[in-house]
Amino acid sequence: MAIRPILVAPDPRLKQKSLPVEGPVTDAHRRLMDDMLETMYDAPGIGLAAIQIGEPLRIIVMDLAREDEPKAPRYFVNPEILWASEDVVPYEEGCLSVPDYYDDVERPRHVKIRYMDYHGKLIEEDAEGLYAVCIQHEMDHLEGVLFIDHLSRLKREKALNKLKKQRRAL
Ligand code: K1U
Ligand code: ZN
Repeated sequence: MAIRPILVAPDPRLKQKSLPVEGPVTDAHRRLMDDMLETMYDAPGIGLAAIQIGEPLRIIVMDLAREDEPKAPRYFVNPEILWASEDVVPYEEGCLSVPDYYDDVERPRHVKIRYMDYHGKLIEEDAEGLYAVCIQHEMDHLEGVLFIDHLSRLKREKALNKLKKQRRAL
């Protein structure tokens, strides 16, 4: 397993659409998921899409366990949203690719999803609360969309300018 560098906006690779995993989930995909999970725990974060480490594949990892709870990694290969509720809720989101910036995004409160797990098993389940927020945030990454793309142009530019300033200071 390896900790890999996380791409930071405005890296153009974050804007690309990720490709589906074709065929079965292989050991190579599982190695990628292991690296993604280690990278996410190290950051630390609660989710990570493969493109955030430069791999344009439709793969996500997540762990929503609190610090005082045992680790509970989740793996999503080719996730799809089958249904989304009409009612939306705001949640203050962050992103490892937009460090040190947090803002409210409104998303459907409840989604029904389908995906393959670490072992390639097809799973359908309902997601609500932080699970719904996080899976929608991560699935946006697969389409090249960042949470700041849901904000006003003014707020998005504020976030990006802050990142440019941080990069110049390095
Ligand atoms: O970059 C990412 O996609 C990961 C992102 C996931 C996320 C957070 C909040 C709302 C929606 C999606 C993060 O993990 S940001 C860091 C974070 O939320 C966190 C870090 C340490 C402890 C608890 C939370
Ligand atoms: Zn993100």
